[in-house]
Amino acid sequence: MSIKEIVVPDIGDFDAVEVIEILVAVGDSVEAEDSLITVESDKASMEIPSSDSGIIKELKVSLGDNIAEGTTILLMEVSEAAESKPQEPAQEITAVVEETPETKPAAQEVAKPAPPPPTPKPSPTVNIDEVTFRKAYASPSVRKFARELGVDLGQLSGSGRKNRILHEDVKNFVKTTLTSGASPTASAGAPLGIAPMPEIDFSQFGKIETAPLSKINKLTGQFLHRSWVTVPHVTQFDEADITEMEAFRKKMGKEMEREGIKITPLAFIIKAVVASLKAFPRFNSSLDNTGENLILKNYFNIGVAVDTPNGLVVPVIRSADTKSLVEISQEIRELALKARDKKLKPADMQGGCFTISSLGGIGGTSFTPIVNAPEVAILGVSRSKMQPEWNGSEFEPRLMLPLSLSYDHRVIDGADGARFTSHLSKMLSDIRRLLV
Ligand code: CAO
Repeated sequence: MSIKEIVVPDIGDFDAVEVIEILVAVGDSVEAEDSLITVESDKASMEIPSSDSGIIKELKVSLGDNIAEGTTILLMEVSEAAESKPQEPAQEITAVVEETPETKPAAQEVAKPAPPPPTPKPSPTVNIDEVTFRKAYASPSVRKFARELGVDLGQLSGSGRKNRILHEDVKNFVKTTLTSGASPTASAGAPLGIAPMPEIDFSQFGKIETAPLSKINKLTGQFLHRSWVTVPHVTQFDEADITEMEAFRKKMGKEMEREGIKITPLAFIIKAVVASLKAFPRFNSSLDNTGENLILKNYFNIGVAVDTPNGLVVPVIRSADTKSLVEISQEIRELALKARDKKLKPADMQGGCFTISSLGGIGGTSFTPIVNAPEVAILGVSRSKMQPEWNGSEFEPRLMLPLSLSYDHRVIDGADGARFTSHLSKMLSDIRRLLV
């Protein structure tokens, strides 16, 4: 037995790459060719395999270190027989060019060619979509691990840097699906036996252009898809009589114009939503990962969907229960401006309890918003319209605001959905109630 330094072998064109994952720990027994660490340049990520078999005695690199050929990765106790084994040649390093929002097509041209996708092992329980699996942002060992467990990586979102899928994500996914009693793919809303969309060359039918999706489009798409397939949605429609609210808003608007303040209907809606969340606390909750507990929140952070040229973002108005109509109006304006100037920070978009998507400034009569999971409900607001309402003896012109509340039916019953929108409608119809 002796201690051997395991170093980074020749890694081709990459002279300084960052350690983004450490796949082993002190005390682990590894075989030659087992992956030790994952490194990443701006063009590709790759796993560095062990040149020897033995027991890991000391790690010499940490996450975030920049390393190059010759850097010591770790110290290993190797047996005499193993010691005489020649160092593996560099070309045997697995190099994978990942398709991520950050990997530009040009980068793929200069990176080493990716090995052919691994042949799927037959599994009795799973149905892996090879196209999305191949596109998932994960290292080869995570891919191998996922295949062994029958997990379709295309259905996971990663917790690693740049949303990379880690071993832990695969483990958590399996743990969650096992405790919820479903098969890994079924609970994630995976293909469920549905045939993949065929690849069609549209140019055969006419002239086409290809426009790449923005980074925000791609990320939002992933989140929306996950919510759409994992959350059983129901949408409750309702309307609120906002005749008096609008009269008050317009009166206030005139008074505040001089100070450069504009109060929009959305600020009132946020206040009314907070009051309704207080009355129906289940709407201000999230299911925990086991699916067995509800986490009820005693804070009121309201997300507001903002339409930008680059796609949809959802900044959050924190502690909306403590803010005035003026403060909320100003904050919406500031956040919307920041969103459109791409200046929102991750913290501006975190911690939301409930989301409002207001299309009232644009038009439409109603729509079915997708719940911004792990939140359990979202309110869609459409354009208000003057319409005849029966007051018991005659029709009166009233300004009616259409509301579309989508909710997670695992957490909220239909009756509570209707109670929530009725309450919300009552608050908006008589805003004095917001003071109570
Ligand atoms: N009915 C009628 N008019 C409405 C209204 C409603 N429900 N809501 C707003 N308006 C009016 C406003 O009063 C304003 O009119 P004036 O200028 O005459 O006062 C005008 O419409 C424009 O309002 P706005 O959109 O600038 O302001 P807002 O506070 O209502 O909304 C924001 C702000 C950021 C939510 C909005 O600009 C936005 O981005 N909406 C799109 C959200 C979205 O894309 N959702 C889809 C998500 S699901 O894919």
